[in-house]
Amino acid sequence: MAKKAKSKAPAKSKAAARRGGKSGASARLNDDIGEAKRLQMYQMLLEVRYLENRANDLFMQNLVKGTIHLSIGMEAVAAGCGAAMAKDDYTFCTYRGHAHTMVRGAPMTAVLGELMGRECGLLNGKGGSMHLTSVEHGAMGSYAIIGAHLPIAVGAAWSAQYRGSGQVSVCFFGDGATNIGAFHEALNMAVIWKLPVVFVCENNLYMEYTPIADVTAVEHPAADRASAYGLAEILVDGNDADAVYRTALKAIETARAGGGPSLIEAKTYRHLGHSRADPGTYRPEEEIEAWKKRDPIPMYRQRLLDFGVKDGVVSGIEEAVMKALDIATEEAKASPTPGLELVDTEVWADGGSSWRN
Ligand SMILES: Cc1ncc(C[n+]2csc(CCOP(=O)(O)OP(=O)(O)O)c2C)c(N)n1
Ligand SMILES: [Mg+2]
Repeated sequence: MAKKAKSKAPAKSKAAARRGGKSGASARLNDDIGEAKRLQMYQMLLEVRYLENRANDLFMQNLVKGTIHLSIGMEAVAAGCGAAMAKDDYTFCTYRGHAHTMVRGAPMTAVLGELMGRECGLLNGKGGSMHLTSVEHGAMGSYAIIGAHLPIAVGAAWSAQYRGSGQVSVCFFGDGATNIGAFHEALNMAVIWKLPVVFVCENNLYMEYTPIADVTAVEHPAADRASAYGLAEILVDGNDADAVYRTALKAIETARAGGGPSLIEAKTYRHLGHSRADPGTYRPEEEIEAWKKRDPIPMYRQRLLDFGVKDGVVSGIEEAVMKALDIATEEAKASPTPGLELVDTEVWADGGSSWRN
């Protein structure tokens, strides 16, 4: 019989106490994640939540044309991954990509401006909500065709591997993409070439108006299929920014060190409908309420307080983010719609084509 391990934690020695050794709540705050990273993630969570609420208001005022796909309730996936990425890593995401673009550092004025079709937007207002892109921040595009960007993320990873740049490609997609051929093709190729890519499936239980469980052979649409590609099954609580951060960091570090791809399934929930055209009435009220009780933002706020962060520090971040958002909103509103001279910018002609020769 195996010897029982001693489980009693050693008492902190007097010397350790004199050296200012941490204990209790502050020890947990300064664990492997640490206070600075946690405050950074809280700020990211708020930036995304506040901006998306503001985008919703602007949509209701008819200042955002078309529709928008909000990720309210799902922010911890983007924040946890964004906090784990290096500055020059690549992000690929879907039409529900405000969060993924923002956590890479795209400015709020440029994101709101893009949503409103203004010249100050990331793409001079010509792409809109579904196409947020900011190459200078490593945000390599938002793709509206389900699954289409997975092979592109693999291509970026291949390029990074070929150049020996050490960059990692992080690719976000919905549960719906797991039933698309490109998901399987991308995984297979990434594995055989051991590419530095991290696939992050945001399983929010629905693909548009259809429960993913109704149309999928397995319970966990991404994690249960990982073994088919020789990958580990990784299932994480997508409403817990710390859990996502730890999981993403491990996968990103593995990829950067030449250990090949990972597939993460983060379980989460969108509080609102698929798009602003969808009231989301096909979902049971109890389901929505249960997930709202696990809202990633109040949960994270409470964790910070439990870890001993002062209320003033937390509310200071909240006030600063709201102030920055108010300024960004006014700047974006004041920006003109793009002039005709911008029609042919951000297309191949002005991006240069020498790479093709
Ligand atoms: C190839 C393709 N088929 C169908 C659609 C229509 N469509 C738009 S969003 C969507 C649902 C996708 O669900 P999921 O991947 O779970 O992402 P979520 O919206 O939940 O973030 C579908 C089917 C599409 N955009 N592309
Ligand atoms: Mg979904």
